[in-house]
Amino acid sequence: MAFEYAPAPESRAVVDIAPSYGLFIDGEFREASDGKVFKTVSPSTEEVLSEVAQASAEDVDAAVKAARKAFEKWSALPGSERAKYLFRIARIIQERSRELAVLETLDNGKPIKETRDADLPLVAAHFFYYAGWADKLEHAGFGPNPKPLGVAGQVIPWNFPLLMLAWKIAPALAAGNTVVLKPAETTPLSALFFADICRQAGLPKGVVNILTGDGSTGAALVGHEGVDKVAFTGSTAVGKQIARTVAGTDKKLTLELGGKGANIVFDDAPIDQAVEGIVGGIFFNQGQVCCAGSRLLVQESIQDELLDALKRRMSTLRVGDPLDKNTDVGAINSAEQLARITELADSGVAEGAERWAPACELPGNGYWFAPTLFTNVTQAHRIAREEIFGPVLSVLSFRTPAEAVAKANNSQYGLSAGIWTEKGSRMLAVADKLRAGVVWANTFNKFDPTSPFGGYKESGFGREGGRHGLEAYLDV
Ligand code: TXE
Repeated sequence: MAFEYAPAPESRAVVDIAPSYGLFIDGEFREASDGKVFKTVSPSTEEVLSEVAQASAEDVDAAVKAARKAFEKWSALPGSERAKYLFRIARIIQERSRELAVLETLDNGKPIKETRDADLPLVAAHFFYYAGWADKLEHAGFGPNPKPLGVAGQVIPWNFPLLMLAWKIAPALAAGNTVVLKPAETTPLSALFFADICRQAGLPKGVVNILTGDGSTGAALVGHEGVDKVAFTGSTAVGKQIARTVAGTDKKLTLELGGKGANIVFDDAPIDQAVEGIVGGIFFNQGQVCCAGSRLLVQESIQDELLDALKRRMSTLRVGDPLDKNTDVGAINSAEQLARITELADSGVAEGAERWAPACELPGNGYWFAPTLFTNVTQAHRIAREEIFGPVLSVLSFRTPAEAVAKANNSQYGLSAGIWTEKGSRMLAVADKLRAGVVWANTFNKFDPTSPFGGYKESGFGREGGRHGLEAYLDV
């Protein structure tokens, strides 16, 4: 699928960030009921970008009630009418994509190259894709009369703020649900700009509500009795907590949690292509990707050759100002995330693995971590088992395909994997044995709104994207 590319953003001047933002409830921006606010900073400079409202339990209640009221009319609209709103939203996102790309880069720290060429085109593509489903639900193979679930309470993380919003909101609205969404506390701005886009598109009041706030707002939302469906993307620990809250209620639940993806390179793989895939797999978005290829499994006979090529390529990565179009690796999203990455990388050294990073000068302000490679890693090391969620690659080796499969599957997670080989039969045989929701073949981190995405084991359950993503918002 070809995505329309946004024009190159010139500078942060294309986005106008207000000094403060309220909550978006029932089509209006308003202050938190108790007046509480928090600051959002740019992780690449530590500059305060804006002050946003911290939603209270009372605000959650007001938003859920607004969504409930809006549900009656929204769900009764013909699908073709809902489609018009979604198409309109998709087009406005395209029109405003320069502004949104710069905003996302400022609030998240990721390179503009990525927000411009990956995040924003995919955000628009998801709204276009699900707009196309809105009037075809009865032909989707779900049975004669699929019905929306009601009010969806959605909690999203900070690594792809606007894209995670699109994954959650587009299918929910297409299926006739209304939404209360809580963005992550370190990246609230793009969701608030999206609220403005909903107004611009003339979306009826209450169909989309945006509540900024921390985990306490998220907990109040998923626990609210007026919510019919909970969708969460975030840490496995919080996912389990949410599963406990939802257990014993009649709420539907989908969870998209962590990962420890294996990128498996066989001795017949095209080395240069594999190196590009490995680099993209772990350094895209500073490795803060649930499906990152954070474990490199390389066949022993090509290990030295591959690692030499990988180190050469890593030495060319440009780390720095995420607004610079030539930057490959931007800032880590928060001081907390940087501390987590640092602690895990230090554990690698303490447990006996060998650490390597190219020489690079990191900016003085902001949160930075150099692209890092660990060799001499064993499966018992924490860096081989735990999700680091940073630009840190752990290298393990294998001799036979069976050993590669066993090592890849030796994880509490099961979200993603990559296989590099010229042999089609081996590709299919290995892919079939991997316990991972997505397996990429001679590529990595490829996304498309038509493809379902989700995990096995502690990576969660349910699928987002494609026809399966709609099913999660329908009673069938
Ligand atoms: O996640 P949290 P954090 C992993 C990654 C990362 C770690 C911690 O390994 O290092 O999690 O990140 C909201 N009820 N992933 O602390 O806390 C919170 O406000 C309801 C992988 O940022 O799970 C935010 O909106 N909601 C992941 C969202 O949950 C709660 C992406 C995610 O925050 C809540 C992010 C509660 N009790 C982190 N507590 C992925 N799968 O891509 C917090 N939240």
